[in-house]
Amino acid sequence: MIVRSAKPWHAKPSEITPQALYLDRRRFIRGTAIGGVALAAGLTAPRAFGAPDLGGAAKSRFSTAEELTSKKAITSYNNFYEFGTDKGDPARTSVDFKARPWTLAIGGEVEKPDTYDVDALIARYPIEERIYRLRCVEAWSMVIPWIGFELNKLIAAAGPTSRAKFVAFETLHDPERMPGQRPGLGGLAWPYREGLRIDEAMHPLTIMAVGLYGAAMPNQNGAPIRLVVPWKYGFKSIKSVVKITLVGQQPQATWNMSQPEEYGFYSNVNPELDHPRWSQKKERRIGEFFRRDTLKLNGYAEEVAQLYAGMSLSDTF
Ligand SMILES: Nc1nc2c(c(=O)[nH]1)N[C@H]1C(S)=C(S)[C@@H](COP(=O)(O)O)O[C@H]1N2
Ligand SMILES: [Mo]
Repeated sequence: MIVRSAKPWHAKPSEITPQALYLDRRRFIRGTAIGGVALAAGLTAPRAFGAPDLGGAAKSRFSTAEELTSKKAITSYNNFYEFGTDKGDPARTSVDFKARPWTLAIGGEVEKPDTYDVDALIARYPIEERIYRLRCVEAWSMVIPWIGFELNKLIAAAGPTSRAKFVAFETLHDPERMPGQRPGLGGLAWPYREGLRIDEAMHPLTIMAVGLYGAAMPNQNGAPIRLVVPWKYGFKSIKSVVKITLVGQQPQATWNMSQPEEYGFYSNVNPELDHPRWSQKKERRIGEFFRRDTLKLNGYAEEVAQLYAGMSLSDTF
């Protein structure tokens, strides 16, 4: 089921040999449908059809005061394999993706399963700006001004049963609209899946983001709605979510299934625990020249360390 011969970037020390990787990616992309789509689509600004105005989002005490990464970098250097495996692919190949109308279903171990229109959710819950650090497992990072609401609001409204111990998330699976999902490309098992323990999902830092830089979510960043869990490696923050399921057992997660020895279910940012093929002690903040130290739990230890009290490092890998 898992195609290991394809070239997921996480399977290589991508930020360590950027030039070699770039050449390798080009070779890979040239032979694929994505290459053609990318060429045909050209470089057009992202659009969000019918998206609500998010300009007035409230500020949050959870925001960092660190310098923001530029909108250009945030929207042109992406991991979103559904739109291609090169960092520049998602911005190009998602140009014509229509993220509205969009529904998000919540079900499983809940009293009130429901399916919501994304804009009804935006109207219902308090929308805040959350300026968070994002630390990719590939050892680069950004500071992103997300707009969103706390996931706990949505889960509470659904009424979890006592059997709900974990929360499973799924991205849209639609190869017609997401060219990277076409057979033979990307090498991942679609749809992209992720999961959290229920207390992690209920934590106020965990948000469903519906925009960034004061506007609706650009397609390449996971339009129209994506998870953001700032103390975990970026791959946990699943994009373009269509389904949330409360479950009793630890759910499947895409990178964990693909390479379990490299990507744990928890994947909390941890400078003390190296990836099998590279160090996690430092990171390259996009836009900066010198590498900086990676912080324990990505700098959110004060807020979330108690979630892991009594668990060892290897427990939360
Ligand atoms: N569905 C889906 N979600 C995804 C990914 C993906 O390939 N598909 N990539 C992940 C990775 S590895 C990272 S680092 C972040 C990047 O988010 P950004 O492009 O908005 O910075 O999205 C995560 N969510
Ligand atoms: Mo990532």
